Amino acid sequence: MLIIAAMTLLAVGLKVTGQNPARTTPPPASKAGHSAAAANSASNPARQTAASVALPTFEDVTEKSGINFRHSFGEQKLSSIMEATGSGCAWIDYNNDGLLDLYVVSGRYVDGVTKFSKPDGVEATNHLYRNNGDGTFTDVTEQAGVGGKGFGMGVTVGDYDNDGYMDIFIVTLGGKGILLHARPPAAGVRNHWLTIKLVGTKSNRDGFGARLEAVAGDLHQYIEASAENGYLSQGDPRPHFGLGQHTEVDKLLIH
Ligand SMILES: [Ca+2]
Ligand SMILES: [Ca+2]
Repeated sequence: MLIIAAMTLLAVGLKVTGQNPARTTPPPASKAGHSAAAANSASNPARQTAASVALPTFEDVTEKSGINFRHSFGEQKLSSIMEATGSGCAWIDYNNDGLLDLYVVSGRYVDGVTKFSKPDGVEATNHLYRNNGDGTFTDVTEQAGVGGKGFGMGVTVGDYDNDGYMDIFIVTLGGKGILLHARPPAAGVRNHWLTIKLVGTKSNRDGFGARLEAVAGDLHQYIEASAENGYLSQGDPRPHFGLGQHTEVDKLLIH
């Protein structure tokens, strides 16, 4: 079910804390948390913060999460700046279940692109990882048919045909651009979605920077309005929420 909501954005740029580009990030810190931080910073900002506020640590969960992507530029050594710049990636809720999935683009050997090296023998391909919602991902590249061809560079996502499912466009080095149209599942077994067109009243006509918060049943999602995608790419400026089997949102806030 397609729901397009045209909204007038009256307060673009209002300060909001706790926003995170990954839509499944937990909501902003509690008021109690903010109060404690404010009290610390009022007396001695730097020293108090370091002494009394717990800091996060990082763990490499790449393998545990199921993401096994290896980028290749196709040759045994770098011979041009184009190869050295790497390739794009994009977060895309390709199945509209409210969980952001990951699409990453790889280079590969393309005869004639460079002339000082040899193929590295790696069968590189682009990859699509479906978010399982429990911190792990499943490689659905083959099933979805998005392995791609050519030396991938920039990638961007957007619903160019307004069928509610996000499509993918890849720019390649030395080749043509590739448009991957998402074919929605059959009616009755597909998920629902909400696409929003923001309209600023004075400047910033697309409402870039606005923070949107949507709640639909057990799905609680955040999006910062932006058309930015991977490497040198710009996509659909309209915020898009996958709603799973929910046919409407319970709450939508635009900050
Ligand atoms: Ca998803
Ligand atoms: Ca589409």
